[in-house]
Amino acid sequence: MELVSIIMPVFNARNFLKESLHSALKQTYKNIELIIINDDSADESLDIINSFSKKDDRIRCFTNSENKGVSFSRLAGLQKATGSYVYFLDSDDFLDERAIERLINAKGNNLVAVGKMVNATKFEKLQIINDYEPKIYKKKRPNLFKKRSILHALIQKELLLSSIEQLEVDARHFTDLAYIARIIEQTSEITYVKGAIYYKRLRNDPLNDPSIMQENMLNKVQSYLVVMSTLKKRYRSNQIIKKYLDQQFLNYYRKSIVLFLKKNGQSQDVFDLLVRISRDLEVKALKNKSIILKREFNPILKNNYLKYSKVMNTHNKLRNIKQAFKGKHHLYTYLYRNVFIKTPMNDKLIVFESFLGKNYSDSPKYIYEELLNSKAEYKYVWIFNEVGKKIPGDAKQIKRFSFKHYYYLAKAKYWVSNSRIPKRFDKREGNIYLQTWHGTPLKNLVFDMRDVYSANPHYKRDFYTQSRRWDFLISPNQYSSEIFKRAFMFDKKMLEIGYPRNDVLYKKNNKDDISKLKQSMKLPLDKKVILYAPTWRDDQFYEAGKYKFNLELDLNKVRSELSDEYIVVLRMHYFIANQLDLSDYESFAFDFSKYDDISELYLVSDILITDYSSVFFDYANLRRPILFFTYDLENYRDKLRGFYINMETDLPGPLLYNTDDIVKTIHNIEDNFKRFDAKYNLFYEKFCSWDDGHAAEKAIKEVFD
Ligand code: C2G
Repeated sequence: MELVSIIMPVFNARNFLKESLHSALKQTYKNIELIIINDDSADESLDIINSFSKKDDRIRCFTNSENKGVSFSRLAGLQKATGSYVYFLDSDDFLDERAIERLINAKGNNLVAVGKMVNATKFEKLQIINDYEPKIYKKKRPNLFKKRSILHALIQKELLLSSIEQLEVDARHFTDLAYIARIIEQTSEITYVKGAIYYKRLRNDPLNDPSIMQENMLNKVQSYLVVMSTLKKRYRSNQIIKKYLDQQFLNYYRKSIVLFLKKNGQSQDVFDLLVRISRDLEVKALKNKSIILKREFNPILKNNYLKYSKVMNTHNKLRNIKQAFKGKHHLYTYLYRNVFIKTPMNDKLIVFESFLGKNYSDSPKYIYEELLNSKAEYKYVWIFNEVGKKIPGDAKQIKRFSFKHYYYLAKAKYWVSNSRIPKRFDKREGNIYLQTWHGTPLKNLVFDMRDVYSANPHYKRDFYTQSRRWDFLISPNQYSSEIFKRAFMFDKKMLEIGYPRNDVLYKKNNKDDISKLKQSMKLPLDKKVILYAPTWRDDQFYEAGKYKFNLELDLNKVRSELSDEYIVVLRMHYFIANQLDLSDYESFAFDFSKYDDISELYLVSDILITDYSSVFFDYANLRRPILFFTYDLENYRDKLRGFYINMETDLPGPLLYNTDDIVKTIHNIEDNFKRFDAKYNLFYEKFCSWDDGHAAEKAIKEVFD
């Protein structure tokens, strides 16, 4: 049995490392050593590695005295490896447990065997492929490296080690290309086994925790160009490698460099490198390429920078127009950016949105109504998924993502929203954006989130871009101010005024208003109301953005024990896509998931049951009993999110784990509520003391002239 050295460079990888190490050590092929090069990590990576090496003596760990980068570390690992074959694994990725076995079995006498690389994100089920029939690639072997990576390949060590040159030692990025070129040079055939899977994790925090490929784009482009020009010189006479390099270069140019230049403007430095590499570009390489690419390479080949800049300007305009014809939203975005925001801004126009257009609610609603009350002279637009809502005043209702949505957002001086406005809506000069946000944070937010899996690999980057547009952010309490500053990286004006959405909890907390509300909701007046308002769970979904909720509350039990005195109002989070079927519980349980405003549900209820939702921070303003139905506390806290407060000690009500305990607690609600008196006071002081019924007025004073 041949010894395989798995080589893993590690740099600040605490979020992913355990999974990577497990996947290497759990390989069905046992004759491995795991060479770890700790690249001077500053986080707990080394502790994690040590805890694994205590249990498995196949691990050998070396530490760089300073941070040297992945290329250096891979090379260091290669030099320490004692196996005859090597396999590189990055510390944020992981392997199918049969990956190495399948490669070893399939390789025969070949020096290299390649598996498949698959992206791993939260919403994609891990693809498991059981195809282990080897295929032999001869002339077409460069096709196995289309992704420009050696990560999914089992490679004979000597092949890589025999002729290391300065480039492989010095370059920080893209050394994969050097190794790939060597592999193509030194082999005449390569084995491919589809079922030997390497799972590549798509990372989502390019700001605080960039993967190598997310680091500064200018450095990247420059280092790409340096590696490429060295390799082209090195393999000048090898046609098959030259062709591979040319294709890679043209792809990289098309996909990355053009975009980079479009965003950052032309750069003479980049141009000079393009000229250098293109000097010996085969004419054939451009043959089947688009006319646009040919026209851009013409001045590059002639070393004419002025001409190149001109061509690029025209092409960028054409690219924008071409993009506009890809579909309705592309066209609207084009108009938004190139036409609408260039017309005069309307200083008297305010656009409101709440929960991504789902309803008329939350702080935007109460700010709007306060503006109406104060008879301010503004024109108002509300964005809804479904228009035709009964709302006060004469606001225009506009369907989200319709032509008019683009138009009004472009024209309005003011935006008021409680969540993110999509990235495509650039902020125009003079625009003022009031972000109200939608809850005191309990679960870790954005830059405080350790990403286990990424919902969207661009999540944090997008959040950053979008939140740079916020001019004002409303904070409900001191605790939130501190978290928002850090977790949103927010550094503009924090409005420390309490939540406008909670004003109503002070203004309408009286018998008359409550019974009017109950009547309008068609709820019985002779029963007390239990409101159950849980949050959503990151790991229960149908697809991105569509979450499912399993009702763990046993409604039969609640009904048989409590229906003399109570009814139940169920309120699912706005991400939940499945409908509750309450047909068996008529006149006892009511589904208010689609009801616009949860603040009104708070007012009509006597007891709140929730879990890890921010609803309890608001509800506490009413000083009514709160029960926490936390049947999955450990999973939620430890695996999914992590909390800012200690649920076991800091809450103003009991943690309950099953329906029996909920029923018991409610039977004796007064005593059980009293037990939490002291905690409730502390909680109220910390989270609710800024709320006084006047937050909307304060927001208006600060933001609108
Ligand atoms: N909400 C609701 N019904 C529910 C749960 C929540 O109407 N069953 C509303 C409440 O206004 C709540 C807000 O949505 O305050 C946010 O809901 P959370 O459950 O706290 O979850 P999330 O949307 O992930 O936001 O800083 C707050 C966090 O970002 C949480």
